Amino acid sequence: MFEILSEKLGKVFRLLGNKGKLTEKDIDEGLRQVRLALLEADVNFKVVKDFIARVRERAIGAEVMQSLTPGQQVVKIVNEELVATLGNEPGRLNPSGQPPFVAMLVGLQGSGKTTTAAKLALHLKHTGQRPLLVAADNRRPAAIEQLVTLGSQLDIPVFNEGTNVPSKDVCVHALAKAKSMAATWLVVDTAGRLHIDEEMMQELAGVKRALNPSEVLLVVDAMTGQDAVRSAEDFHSRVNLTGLILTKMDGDARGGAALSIRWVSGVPIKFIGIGEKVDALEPFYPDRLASRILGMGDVLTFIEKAEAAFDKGQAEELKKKVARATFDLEDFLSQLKTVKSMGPLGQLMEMLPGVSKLAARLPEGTEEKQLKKVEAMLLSMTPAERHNPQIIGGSRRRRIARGSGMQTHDVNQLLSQFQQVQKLMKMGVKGKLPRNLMGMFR
Ligand SMILES: Nc1nc2c(ncn2[C@@H]2O[C@H](COP(=O)(O)OP(=O)(O)OP(=O)(O)O)[C@@H](O)[C@H]2O)c(=O)[nH]1
Ligand SMILES: [Mg+2]
Repeated sequence: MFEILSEKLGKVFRLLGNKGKLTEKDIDEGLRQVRLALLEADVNFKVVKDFIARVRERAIGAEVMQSLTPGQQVVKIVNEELVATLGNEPGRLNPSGQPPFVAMLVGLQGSGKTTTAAKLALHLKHTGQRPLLVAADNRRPAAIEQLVTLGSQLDIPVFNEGTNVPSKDVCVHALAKAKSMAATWLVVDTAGRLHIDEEMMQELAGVKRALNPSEVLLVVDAMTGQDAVRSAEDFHSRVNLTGLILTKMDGDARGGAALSIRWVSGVPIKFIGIGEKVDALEPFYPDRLASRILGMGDVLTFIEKAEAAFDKGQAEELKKKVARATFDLEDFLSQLKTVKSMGPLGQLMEMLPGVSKLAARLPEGTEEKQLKKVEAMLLSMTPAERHNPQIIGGSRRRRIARGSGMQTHDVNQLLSQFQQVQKLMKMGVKGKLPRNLMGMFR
């Protein structure tokens, strides 16, 4: 969804990054291009204006940190302000009162309410909750049928009373049922309309009064651009939303809605739908989306955290290498050593450029054990081989395997994985990374 925006911003940042010193004029020119890129991505113009003003104020006034070039300092500010625009806090459900808690899904026709209700129920189930789905969109038999089918696929109970009982009453009965079966969450699917109208709002208000929900979540189709943003404002003014779920984030819309909706409506984004399948729902992480848009994985976080552990020159050098896709096995080895010297793997691993990508491609198994094997193989290589893995032919592979107590196919696997990683880095540099691969860069 954000490929084009990402590519354009990448260009601006590369230009800024190449300058040793930035003048006010350089920053203004860079920001002019950021502004254009955002507008072309269909971001709401007020959001853009405010965003640029915030970045400019900080960029012009910013003290240039010694460890970073001024260009990167600007990228860091852009990143932070982007996160602020997206809402800072990661999305989660907030239960209130006593269980069963209620999440009520509202939205325009076709926005993805029914699918999302099922996805959300599955998400709750996976986090140890006992959800009950409620078919409160009960005018059309097909709507009930859709939810019942999804529920049986997921082995999650669905409460429905056919088409004759008013939806408000269905909800009251569902609440009683949930209590009797000790369900912890009610996920309520409501009817959609093509346009927001009085009748629809009355009905939703009635259901809301009956249920006293912890969450009133607006399901919005991210493909509908600024219309989605307007509908969020309208719904919020009428039924007081607690959160947003953006669906169809896997589509090829320009992304403007996703970037504007939080700022314009003031309602936090809690989840994003990223596909038609029932497990294609993710909690929303503003920082992850921001760094994905800026096309730099977690490099920014890496700079901050690693500065404490690495000497600054080294961190800077590695970052450049990832950016230029010249990160080699020698770099990988030195990363592994640093990781080991820093204690438990976990989070830090994820953030080291290069390592996270390779780790994601390593076969299943305990990471620590796997890393030891990888390290042994890397240590059996000569520095020249690590710098230039292409030169490692058959006999060298056998030697490396012997030297590390591994099999030749282990060495083959490591090398082919690294090759793929390099390919990914190159694609990442050109901003051409297919969306489903982006996860590796988080
Ligand atoms: N690609 C993609 N498709 C989605 C996503 N969420 C929902 N859809 C599709 O969007 C279409 C509409 O989804 P529904 O869940 O029926 O929408 P709804 O809001 O319940 O529709 P009405 O009940 O008619 O108002 C279906 O074809 C879904 O598969 C998503 O995150 N990605
Ligand atoms: Mg529906």
